[in-house]
Formats: sequence, C-alpha cells, structure tokens
Amino acid sequence: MSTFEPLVFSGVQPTGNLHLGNYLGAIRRWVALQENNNCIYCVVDQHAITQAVSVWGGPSELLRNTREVTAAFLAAGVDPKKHIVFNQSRVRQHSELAWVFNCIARMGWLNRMTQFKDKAGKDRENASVGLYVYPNLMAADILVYRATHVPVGEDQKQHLELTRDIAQKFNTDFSDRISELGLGVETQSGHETISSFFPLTEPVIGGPAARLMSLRDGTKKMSKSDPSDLSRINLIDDADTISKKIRKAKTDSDPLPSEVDGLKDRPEADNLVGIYAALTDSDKETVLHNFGGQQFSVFKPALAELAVEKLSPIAAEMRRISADPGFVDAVLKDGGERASILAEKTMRNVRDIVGFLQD
Ligand code: AQP
Repeated sequence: MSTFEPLVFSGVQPTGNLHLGNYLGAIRRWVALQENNNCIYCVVDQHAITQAVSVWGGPSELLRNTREVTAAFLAAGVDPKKHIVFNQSRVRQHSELAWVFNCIARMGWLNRMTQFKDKAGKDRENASVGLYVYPNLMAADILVYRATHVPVGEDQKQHLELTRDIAQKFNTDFSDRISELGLGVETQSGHETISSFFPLTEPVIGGPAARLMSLRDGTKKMSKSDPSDLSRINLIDDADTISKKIRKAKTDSDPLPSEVDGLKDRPEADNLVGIYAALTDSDKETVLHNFGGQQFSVFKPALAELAVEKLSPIAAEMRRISADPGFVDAVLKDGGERASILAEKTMRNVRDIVGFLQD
C-alpha cells in the first residue's frame, strides 16, 4: 500500500517585529524537525498583503521584512541546502491552487474563522477579500506540496482544521476521477481504506510555548501588531532591551507556586514560567521545582539572563546575514526554483483531476 511521503511545511508572514512567540512557537521547532524530515519553509509574502497597506508597510517594507524573516530562519538554524527556503509569491502554483480551493471551501467554513474576526475587527465590510480567503491560500501553501506535517503555534490550529476539511472535500468531490487517473494514495479512514489525492495534514502544536502571551497582558497573544513594543520580545532586541522588557513585564505580587496547578488564574506568571521552560527545553513542572516559592524579583532577572543568553547569538547572526542581502536573495531564488518543480508536479495532477485542459 502506498502512503504519503512525510513532508514538513510551515511559513511566517513578513510583517515585521518577528518575536519570541514566532521563534519558540514555530521557527525553533522547524529546526528540530529538519533532523529527520524533508522540510519546506516559506516566507508567506502573499499573506502579508491581506491587511491594509498601512499595516504591512508598503513595497519597501515588504522587501525589507522578507529578507529579515529569511535571515531569522537561517540564523535560527534552518538549513536552506538540505531543505527548501523561499518566498511564497515566487511559486505561482500557490495562488493557482488557492483558486481551486476558493471553489471547494464553503462560506460557512470561512465565516467561523476567528483570526478573520480578530483582524477584520468591527469594520468587516472594509476588510479585504484576501483576508477572508486567507485560510484557503494557507491550505494551498501546504497541500501544493502534499505536506503531511505543519509545525505552528496554537493560533493556527483552526486554519489547519480547515486545511483538512478542504483536502477531504476535494478527495471526495473528485474521488472517481482520482481513481480513474490512478492518482490516489491509499489512506486509512477509521476501518476503511480510501484513495486520496491530498493528505489530511497533521498539525504539530504543543509544548510550553505553543501560545506565548503579551508581556503587558497575560490574556492576549504576543503579537507583531500589538502597538506596545513592551508587549513582546523582538528577535532583534539587544540585551538591554530584553532585560528591560522582562523587568517591566506585568505580574501579580504573589511568589511563584511550587505546582503547575498554582498557575491557574495567574496568566502573567504562567506565561513567564512557560517562556523559561521553552528556553530551557524543559517543562513548567521543572521550572517550578527550581523557582517555586521565589518572588518575581528573583525569577525575572534569571529569566532575563536566560533570554539574553539564548537570543543574543540569533540576533547577532541575523545582523551578519542581513548585511549581505545578495546572499539572502540567492537562498530564496534557489529555494523558489526547487519548490516550483514540486508544486508544478502537484498542479499538473490537480488540473487533470479538475478537468482543466493543458498541454
Ligand atoms: N504568541 C505566539 N505564541 C506562539 N506561536 C506564535 N505564532 C505567532 N504568535 C505566536 C506562530 O508564529 C508563526 C508565524 O506567525 P505569522 O507571522 O504567520 O502570523 P501571526 O500568527 O499573525 O503572527 P502574529 O505575531 O500574531 O502577528 P499579528 O499581530 O499580525 O497577528 C505561526 O506558526 C504562528 O502560529
């Protein structure tokens, strides 16, 4: 029985202010996954333009951020030779497949997407159509490589569920044609074996940094677009700035508990303990075993020292790589060429499956 080849895909938007949540929730996990998998990592520049120009900053800012995000991937340890690193807009097949998915996904499915509601805010009539169909493009990013695993932060869980729904509906709508053309891969669905063209991609989400919260409000996600720079640790922050932000992070006045249960209803404390755990590759239990009963006046300096130790080398490497934009551009060009070959292979099949005439 043939099965889908394991393949990892993930992406980050070049929207500026790359932060610790993006690093711990996604990029650092990509690096770990590249040991035993084939991986494709993408700077999703077409997603970046779904919001108002004033949000993504216009062409010069997009070019600068695309190079900066690529530098961050490389500085964090992504290997562009063994794996593929490129910017989305270079590979036209992403938007081509997204159109097919616009015709597969249902309005009702998209109406449930919480990220659209958050980003569109109250003025939904004025949101771009691109923002609304963003999840369909994301599904295309993943499925144009028939990727089986996607490491992301928890905020992307709903979009990945939608990706699975789209894959499933495509497989069902075109099942006869997929069989007729011999393009199906046998997969197990409960007790049944079915023939599918697209895999039902697995999200890879978890660990203490799956959802890092704002340093100013433990109930809000750490986010690039938060107007307060004190809410997040940016990957390019220097040591003094990192220490200052952790010192100023909102907390309550109680000492840290000794058990994880004691973090319930203490979102800020929970967040800082989670960051410490993620930076030391451990868990919250271990952190509380060492710091339980201590005041924040002891814990915060320890966390600041740790964050500086882990992040400073990445920031320095980002600066070194960014000083040579020619190198960064060459990485993206090479990755784009290799990605295009894979994406075109899928699209030739998709065109045949749907019934689009081609040479
Ligand atoms: N706070 C977070 N904790 C853990 N993971 C996070 N990610 C984002 N924020 C957190 C993960 O980072 C990856 C790249 O995210 P993105 O650039 O594609 O978009 P985003 O989720 O829109 O990032 P932001 O910071 O939240 O931007 P805005 O302010 O525009 O909403 C993804 O894997 C994401 O899960």
